[in-house]
Formats: sequence, C-alpha cells, structure tokens
Amino acid sequence: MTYLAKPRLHHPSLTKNKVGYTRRDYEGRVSTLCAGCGHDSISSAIVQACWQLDIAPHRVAKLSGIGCSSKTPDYFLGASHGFNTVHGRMPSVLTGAYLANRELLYLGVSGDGDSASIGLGQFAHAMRRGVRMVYIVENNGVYGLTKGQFSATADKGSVAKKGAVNHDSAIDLAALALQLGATFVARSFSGDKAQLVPLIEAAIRHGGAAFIDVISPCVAFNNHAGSTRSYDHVREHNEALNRIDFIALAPEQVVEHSPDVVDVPQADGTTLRLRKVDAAYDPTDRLGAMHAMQLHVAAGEIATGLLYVDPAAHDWHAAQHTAARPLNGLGEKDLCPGAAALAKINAGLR
Ligand SMILES: Cc1ncc(C[n+]2csc(CCOP(=O)(O)OP(=O)(O)O)c2C)c(N)n1
Ligand code: SF4
Ligand SMILES: [Mg+2]
Repeated sequence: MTYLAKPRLHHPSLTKNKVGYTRRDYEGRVSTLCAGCGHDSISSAIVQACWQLDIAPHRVAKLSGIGCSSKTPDYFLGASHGFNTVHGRMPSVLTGAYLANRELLYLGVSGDGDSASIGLGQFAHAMRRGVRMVYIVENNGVYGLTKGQFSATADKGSVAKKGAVNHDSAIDLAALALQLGATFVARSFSGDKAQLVPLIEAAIRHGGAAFIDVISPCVAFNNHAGSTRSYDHVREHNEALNRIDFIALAPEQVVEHSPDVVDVPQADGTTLRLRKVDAAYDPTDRLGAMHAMQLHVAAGEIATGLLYVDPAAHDWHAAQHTAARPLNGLGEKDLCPGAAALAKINAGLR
C-alpha cells in the first residue's frame, strides 16, 4: 500500500494573502483520482479562488455527495469544515447547515450522477429556494466511480467507451437551474482555469444560489471519439459568451467603459465586470439566456461563461426572516423565552 502524504512544511518565502495564508494552506490531501481527471483541475481552481479572495479556510464548509467528484473535497481546503453526505443528498444537508449558521461560506460539490439522477429533487429545491451556496457540478457525463455508465447529463447520441449509444435525452442542469430561479448560473470547462477561477470567485461573492456546471472529462471512461464530454470535443465546441475581467470591491473602482463591457452590481456592494465575447448576449436577461442556451445546444455547441446573474440575489434567510445569529450562539434565554412570550405567540394565532 502506498501512503500518500504532503509535506507539512513549506518554504517561508511563499506569498501570503491578506489573512496570512499561503496557497498551500488551502490545499487538501493528495488526490487519489486518475491522473488527468478533470475533477483535479476543479479542486485546484477552488484553492486558487479561495486563496485569492482572502477567505480564511475555517470560514468554509464544503459538502458533497457520493462519486469521484464528491471525493474531491478531501483534496482541497484541508483546514475547512467538511461533510461527505450520502448519494444525492448534499443539498439538504447543506441547507440544514446553512439555516443553522449563515456565517460560513457553503461550497457544495457534486457530480452529474449525484445531482441529475438520484439527487435531482434535492438540486431543484436548493435552486428554487435560493440557498446561499456555491453549487459546483463536476460534469463528465458518466458515473465515473461505478465504472462509466451514462449519466442523465450524457447527450443523446453520445457513444460509450465500449460502443453503446445513449438514446435518452440529456438533462441540462444549467438550463434547469435557470428555470428553477437560481440567481447565478454559469458553465465552464475544467481545462480552462482562466475562465473557471473568476467564475468561482464571482459565485462566492454572489448573495444567493450560485450554480456552476463544470464540464470535467473522465479520462478513464469518457474521453474517447464519439463522447461529447472528452477533452477534444469540449475544446472544439466550447463557445465562451463572456469573460469575467474582475470583481471590484466598490462601484467607484469601475471606471473604464466600453460597449463590450457589462458591470453588474452585486448584493454585497461589489461590482462584477464582464467582458462580452458574444456582443448580443445579456447575462442579466433570464429568458434571453434560456433561449440562447437552447440555440447553442441545437448547434451542438457548449455555451460557457456567466450565463445568468441577477444583481438582486435572493437569499433564503431573508425570505424566512430567520435570526441572524448562528444557532450555536443562542443561549437558553433566547431558545426558551418563557411562558409569557409563549402566551403572546399563542394569542397572535387565535
Ligand atoms: C444510494 C446509492 N445508490 C447508488 C450508489 C452507487 N454510486 C456511487 S457513485 C455513483 C454515481 C457517481 O456519478 P457522479 O455523481 O457523476 O460522479 P463521478 O464519479 O462521475 O464524478 C453511484 C450510482 C451509491 N453509492 N448510493
Ligand atoms: S474514474 Fe473518471 S471521474 Fe473517476 S477519477 Fe478516474 S477519470 Fe476521474
Ligand atoms: Mg459523473
């Protein structure tokens, strides 16, 4: 048996971010995934985004389901809170944690099998409720962990490694997230870190349910000719709609203006600057985004970038008028306010 461990010591001259951590402090254990698996590139993009945004690792909670993709939280943010739930149940466990403590950053990591098959109902309700989270699906079109069966996101007509053809229609999770009311919907490719890292950063800053569908090739079972999730196919058919240039901390920092630039104010006071690749695409128009995505699917293209963002993000806590203080910070007096308070509540219900 090989024991995989990373050295704990690192060079003292490594650059530290504003909260005093080096990039290595955001790493996890050595990955046990296949060499070349797209999922490892996504882990690396998450590390990069959290380090660049100066997020203290102990302020992050990472949750996942079951699958190679759901194993990845072990390979990043080793000093964060983590919960590897059961297959397809990440969203409900995350929702509970978020309701108990909204002060953490919630990262939900899932697979296409985990979210589009057994967990489809869970995915749908997290999106429609606006649970504030970054929901990343590492989408390879197969059940990698159980040796390469087609998943529900596999394209109709796509060919499996041993030649079987997929006859079922594909579920497009990004299109579904849009229809369900998610306030941030993006798609990217694990092989395009320059696009993916800023998208993850923007999702972290977003004030509601942020969904990113990341096409992430499975080199063991779905990287051959005839697959629409192979590295070659995605590189050839990737149509980037826009690029996130930067996220400004204050609106006044955004100065330069040009017709191919869209500035989207965010709920937390920051401004997201998008550089358009497709001049006609408006990422703040939900209906337009739904239509454009269908056109790309019909043309056999994979539309990537920030597909939709609602500047007025909807957060479930705001809708539920819940207490701002985390439940673990409430004392006996808060939880048991006494008979008089109970009588008042009861009277109000009569
Ligand atoms: C309740 C339950 N049903 C089925 C399984 C078997 N199983 C494990 S992982 C998996 C699919 C994983 O696919 P995906 O989410 O796409 O992750 P990937 O491995 O492709 O990253 C299945 C069906 C399980 N672990 N639990
Ligand atoms: S089986 Fe596929 S998804 Fe799983 S680690 Fe290997 S390449 Fe990645
Ligand atoms: Mg998969």
